[in-house]
Amino acid sequence: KINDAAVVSTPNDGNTSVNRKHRLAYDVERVVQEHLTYVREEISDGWDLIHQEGEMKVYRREVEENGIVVDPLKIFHSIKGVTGHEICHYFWDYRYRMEWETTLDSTKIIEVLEPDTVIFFQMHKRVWPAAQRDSCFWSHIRCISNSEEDQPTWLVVNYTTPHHLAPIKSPHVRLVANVALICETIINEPPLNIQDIKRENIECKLTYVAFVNPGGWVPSAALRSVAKREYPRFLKRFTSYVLEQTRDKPILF
Ligand code: H13
Repeated sequence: KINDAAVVSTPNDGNTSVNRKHRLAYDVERVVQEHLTYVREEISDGWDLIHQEGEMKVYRREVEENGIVVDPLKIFHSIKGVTGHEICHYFWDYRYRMEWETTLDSTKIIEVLEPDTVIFFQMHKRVWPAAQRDSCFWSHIRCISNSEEDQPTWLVVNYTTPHHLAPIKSPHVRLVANVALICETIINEPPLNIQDIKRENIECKLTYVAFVNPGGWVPSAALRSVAKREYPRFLKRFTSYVLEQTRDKPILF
């Protein structure tokens, strides 16, 4: 039975109530709270700035596990003209994915756990200097209200999970990932009337964090150079896609 309501404790506020509606609800809650806890952490020793372009800053920490590169990656960016809700909406919703993703051969939803939590199976392009990778992960979108006055924080988390509809089949290798996109909306020079807010008044402060294990050995130098090239490329392309999609639409707060 997986339908019982329950309360779990989280290190964040000590008493978050989770209505346990599906089998991965605890997992989702734990990972979301972890990201919210660490998102405010300052960049410290060990993090290298590997790319900077306009407002975008890409940091990486070099880490290997059993000879496999698992470098954590963190990107900070600020985009004028869109809200955090808009950024997260276009990142989470599979309908737009193939329009901005350049590193995928395919994406497919294999289970809907809740309207805001789905399981994806994706086949990655062979940008890797090794066997082709696939991934199977739950993807969750959430809005968190901080206070009455502030705009809410929006986030999307993608987290690897096994699934009977996505067995690992050789020669493909499964990526193991824990990725989060966390967005805050800032309103600059807010007009007296909320209806008068224009796109030029809004700005989205974005943090993207990725812990990706390639799932098997890949030459370190090659993997690091692919990552250094592809992450900034992804974020540039994705954010310009959202700007283009939203330009003439009403603002989605
Ligand atoms: O986050 C990105 N895309 C998501 C939507 O397709 C899926 C992603 C994910 C990746 C892997 C497993 C599970 C989920 O969150 C954009 C990703 C851009 C990747 C650029 C390529 C980087 C290559 C470095 C590889 C390190 C192993």
